[in-house]
This record gives sequence, structure tokens and C-alpha cells, in this order.
Amino acid sequence: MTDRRAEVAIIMGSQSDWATMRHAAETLAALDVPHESMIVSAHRTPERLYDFARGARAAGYKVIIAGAGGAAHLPGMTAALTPLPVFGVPIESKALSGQDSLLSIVQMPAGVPVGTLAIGRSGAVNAALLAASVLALSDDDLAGRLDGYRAEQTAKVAQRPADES
Ligand code: RP5
Repeated sequence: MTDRRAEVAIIMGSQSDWATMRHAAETLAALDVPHESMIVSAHRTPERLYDFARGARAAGYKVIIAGAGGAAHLPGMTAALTPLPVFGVPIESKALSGQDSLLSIVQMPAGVPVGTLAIGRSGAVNAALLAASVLALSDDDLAGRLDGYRAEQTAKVAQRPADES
């Protein structure tokens, strides 16, 4: 999605995070929210992180979604460097199933908030929905699309369970 100026930046610490973070990108695409995805590692590319986070507001982004795993410092460091809202997605790590990622992201000191989501795909999807909700506060068309997303989700839930084949 590059023809309109991206309003949501999806950043992640590694290529290996894309399998999870692509669900955020797909959710934003389904809602027709212009977004951009980038690899920005707090540990391996700290200068890229500084450049991105310090310039994010001037670049026109309104919300940042940051996914990272293990010693997951990317969301917190990003939040320290920009006034934009940052939503953190803990990646499900191999060693500790994402508990390390979750605790690294969620326990921010008072004054530097990161809105922390669930571990893995649910967190990535919900980060995108939250980002869209923020943008929808000043975009009635997007608010309508979000209502439609919810209605479609509701319509898919059967009243009674069926045997799985
Ligand atoms: C973190 O380390 C990344 O966010 C990723 O979840 C984790 C492992 O990265 P790779 O070793 O797969 O590149 O920085």
C-alpha cells in the first residue's frame, strides 16, 4: 500500500517477526488503512531506530505498531523517542513462548506508555484494530468500515456448535 501516505507504521525487530506482524498489515489492508512495514531492530540497528522514531511524526505517521520478541526493547524505545501512540506486540519466542516478550514490553515505567497487546497473531490483529480505531476518531468513513468489520465478525458466529469433520 504505497499510493497514499502511510498513517500507520508497522515496525518489527527481525524478518522472523513478519510471520506474526503480517497479520497486522493484512488487517489494516482489509480496512483500507494506508500503512508501511519495516524492520527496525533496537539492538541490531539502533541508529535506524533512532532515525525512524525521531522522524515518525514528521513523516506523517499517526500510530506506530511495534512487534518484537525475546528481550523486546523495540516498542519501549520507540515510545521513548516519539510522542505518537505506540502499540506493542509481543512475538511468541521459541525459548519462553513469548512470556519474555510480553513482560519486556508491558512493564513500562510511568510516563512512557506502550499499549501492550496479546502474544502473537491475536496481538498483531488487535494492534491493527486499535490503530484503526484511533484514526477513526477523525475519519467517519474508516469508522464505518470498522463497524462493518465487527458486524461481519458477529455474523460468522453460529448459534449452535457443529461437529468438526
Ligand atoms: C528480536 O529478537 C526480534 O524481534 C525477534 O523476535 C527476536 C529473534 O530475532 P532473530 O534472531 O530471529 O532475527 O530482536
